[in-house]
Amino acid sequence: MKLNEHITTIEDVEEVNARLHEQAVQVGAETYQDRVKTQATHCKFGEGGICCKNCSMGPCRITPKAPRGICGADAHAIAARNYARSVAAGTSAHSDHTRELLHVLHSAKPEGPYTIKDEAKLKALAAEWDVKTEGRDIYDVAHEVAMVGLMEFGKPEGFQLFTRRAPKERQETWSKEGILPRAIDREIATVLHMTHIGNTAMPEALIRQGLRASLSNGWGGSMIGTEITDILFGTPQERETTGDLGVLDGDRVNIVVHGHDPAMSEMVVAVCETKEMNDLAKSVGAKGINVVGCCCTANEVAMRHGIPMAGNFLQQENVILTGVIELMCVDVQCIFPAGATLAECFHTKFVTTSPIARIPGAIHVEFKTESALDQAKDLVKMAIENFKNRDAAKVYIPPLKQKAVVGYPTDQIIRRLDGVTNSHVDVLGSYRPAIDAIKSGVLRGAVGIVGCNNPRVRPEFSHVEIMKELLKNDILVVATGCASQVATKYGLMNNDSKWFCGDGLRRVCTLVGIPPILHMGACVDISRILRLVAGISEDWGVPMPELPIVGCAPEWMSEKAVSIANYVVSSGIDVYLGIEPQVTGSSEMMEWITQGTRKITGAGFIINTDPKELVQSIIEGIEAKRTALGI
Ligand code: SF4
Ligand code: MSK
Repeated sequence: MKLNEHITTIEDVEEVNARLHEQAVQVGAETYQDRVKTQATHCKFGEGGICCKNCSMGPCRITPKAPRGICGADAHAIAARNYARSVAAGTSAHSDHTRELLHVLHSAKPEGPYTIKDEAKLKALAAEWDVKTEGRDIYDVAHEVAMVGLMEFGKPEGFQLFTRRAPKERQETWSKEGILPRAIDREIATVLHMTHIGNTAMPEALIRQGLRASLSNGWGGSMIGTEITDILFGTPQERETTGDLGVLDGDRVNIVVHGHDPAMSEMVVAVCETKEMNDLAKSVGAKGINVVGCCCTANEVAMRHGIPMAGNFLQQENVILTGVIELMCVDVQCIFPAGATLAECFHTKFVTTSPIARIPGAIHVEFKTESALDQAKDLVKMAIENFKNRDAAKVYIPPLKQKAVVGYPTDQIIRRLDGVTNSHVDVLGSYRPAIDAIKSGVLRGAVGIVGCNNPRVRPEFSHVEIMKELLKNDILVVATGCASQVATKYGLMNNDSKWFCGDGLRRVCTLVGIPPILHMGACVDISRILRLVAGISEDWGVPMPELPIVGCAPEWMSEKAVSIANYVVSSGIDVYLGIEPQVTGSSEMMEWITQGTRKITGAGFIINTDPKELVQSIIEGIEAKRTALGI
């Protein structure tokens, strides 16, 4: 057996975290670890979802002695309303990100700064959306496609166009159950209206609208976002990169792009790669520029350019604590406001670029599509000029770094499978090799591991335990968001990591030439996983709820994750959660999210905060589906 001897362990990571925390103490800064302690006793009403402040007669909190709020809403109504609002917030975050990208597409022109990078994908989408392409300038086509996409947010009638991409069985289920999503903004507004005082108090109605709103994200906002990002910046391809704090470079100007919206980071990366800027960096005594990513922006730039991934969600403060960051440039979502204050303890310039994410203490440079390239140049120059201010006494770059192979959108996975074993298949673009491997039992099934990390549990431990156990049991893993960066940090996402696998999975990875954990992108790219599972379902002729394929979010934390979990369940895929949703104060809601949704969509949540037990239940769930299929 060949296994990298220097593979990172959770103990290595925790040692580095402790060392960086000492650094924080020395410079008089606080980090999330300190704030976790001051927030140690979580509010039980908030935890259970049974505090309501939807009107100014309240807030009302439910206790055994006070089982109803002033209006008469009980624990079930309150928990259901809070939960539905989380789905709406998550749906709006992903979808509004997409809306911005559609505006960028609408402004795209041949002379830039934003151009069309994947013309074939644009033409395919145009055909799908009935936009004429023949004899037309590609930019005219792009602008019309952008308008069709924007209409998906507010069209007065009809349903989300991309729901037609789902297998017929799903479309019929959604239609029959009344959860086929209409315009994205409509579904979000309906949740807010339903949860206003004096409206819905029935958990079932709120669960159903939550599912519907989430579908307008998964098969709407997020899926459109992925398509438009590929069209504008190129469909990702398999490429090598590295990850963890060791990707920072003491000799170069370090720039971090952090957040989610690639419109900003793509410009910064492009500028950092120019000779002009690297020469400028050399003129101030640096050896060049080192641009790295954090959170989902890291995923976006890694899979399109091979840019190293410095860290995931809980590592964003650590990145600054290394003392070598000249500039951290953020856009939207998952950005700690604490970053701006922390940066003040170092020479780091902390720059916000979106009016959606303003942070006190940050330098604000509002990105505009027409001037994005010039603004990116100004930011990179700001970083270079700041190099001289680095304080050597505050520098500590941890020696942790792993290599990764990233960039497996659905298209790439098909290409890989076709290239190896599809000579007997007449049509290109089949999942049959993967299906055959699952049917024969060489692969037992597949799991999409997604989501954030969360200090409510031992950070990253659950991810690593679950991933390793699945690989050992011949279960293929696909990952997005911060989960994929965890896989990278612990050396699980490269071609050597097949040595963690059982015999069957190792054979498949060797034959196809892929790592056992496939990197499918940012959290918005979970739509790629939906298409992958839908494709397998159609090729196999097995409905999505019956496939031995499930989702898992071991350490989720955001409202986006609540929306995602709902659209995955709506798609008929069970979701295994390592963190409890905030509805535990309502027995009815706990029943709805774990069992009730099964009657509507054929899937539900399985919740267990113990990672060892959670992974065993995943394996049992997959085996039970295999048995039901007779394989
Ligand atoms: Fe209280 Fe009802 Fe107002 Fe909520 S809506 S704060 S439960 S009175
Ligand atoms: S960044 S939503 S912490 S995956 Fe997409 Fe990571 Fe979760 Fe944010």
